[in-house]
Amino acid sequence: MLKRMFDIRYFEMEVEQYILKGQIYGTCHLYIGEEANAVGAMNAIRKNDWIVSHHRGHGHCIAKEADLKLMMAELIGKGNGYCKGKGGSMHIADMDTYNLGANGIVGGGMGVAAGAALTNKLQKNDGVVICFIGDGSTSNGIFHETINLAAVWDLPLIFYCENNQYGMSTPIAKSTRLKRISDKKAAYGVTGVTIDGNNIVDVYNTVYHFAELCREGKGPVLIEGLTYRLRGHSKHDSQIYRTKEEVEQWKEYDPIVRYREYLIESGIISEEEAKKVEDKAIADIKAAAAFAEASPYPDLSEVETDVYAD
Ligand SMILES: Cc1ncc(C[n+]2csc(CCOP(=O)(O)OP(=O)(O)O)c2C)c(N)n1
Repeated sequence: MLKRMFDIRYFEMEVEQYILKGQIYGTCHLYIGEEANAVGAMNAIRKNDWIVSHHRGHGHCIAKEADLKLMMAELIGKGNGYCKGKGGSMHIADMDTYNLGANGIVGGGMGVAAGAALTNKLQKNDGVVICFIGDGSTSNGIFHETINLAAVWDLPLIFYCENNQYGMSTPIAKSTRLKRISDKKAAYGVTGVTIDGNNIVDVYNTVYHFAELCREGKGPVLIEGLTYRLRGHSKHDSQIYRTKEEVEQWKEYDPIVRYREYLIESGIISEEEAKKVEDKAIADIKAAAAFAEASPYPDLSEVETDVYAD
């Protein structure tokens, strides 16, 4: 899990450089600071359990074991990227890793996730679906409609809300009176819980427990992971809505630093081993960037291919 967290962190630090160099077209939302949610959740489910991501989705993709080279190529618009360079940051899906994809429409993935969970139920398999959502999306209409229907149909669906405290520049307290997003469970008769989303062990244990309940037909579930995005909302954000002190405070809860310390203090790995894991992640991201840079841009003649389904 430590390696995957480093993969996400270094992938996005590389992406930040591409943003600064103007090589990322369109916008891009960084996940830095939220890594424990994706990695803990993905390790708690099975490889063939589906996930649905959202606009801040690089971490979900990487945690679900997407190919870093194809991801990097996609982000800088190269023809051998996941969407042949036409989708960019917010449209990577990867059926090989059971990832139904990211989505630029806030809350847009929820209906897709409910459909996948309904499929599992009708096929009578014991698969579970995790739908990652942001706190902002839980006030959208689609959230209420989907969680209600999922509850009525007992779907094996985990709504995992990454509460990073803001929806763009709006603090959570200005978008809901509730102290806990998980309290929305009461309106739909589902199970819900709030956890420390920056503590990967808590995330892993919680998702594992509720995934098993979903497999027994006791879903859906609403999990709220309290977390923080250490970067701005997207590519362009002057961040005047929050103080530097607040960001510094949250850095104290950096999920990677905490997990690294936990592993070393518990004697599970040594300092040297942790350093090796980090160095390998850096090397893997450098290789992904080199692959992406050496890749060709798509030919202009392909501009209209794969855009519409036949
Ligand atoms: C339906 C819809 N409304 C508004 C937007 C513009 N928008 C993009 S991201 C965002 C904030 C989403 O906040 P949250 O769900 O908390 O996720 P976070 O960005 O904090 O990870 C908004 C309003 C959009 N893309 N889609």
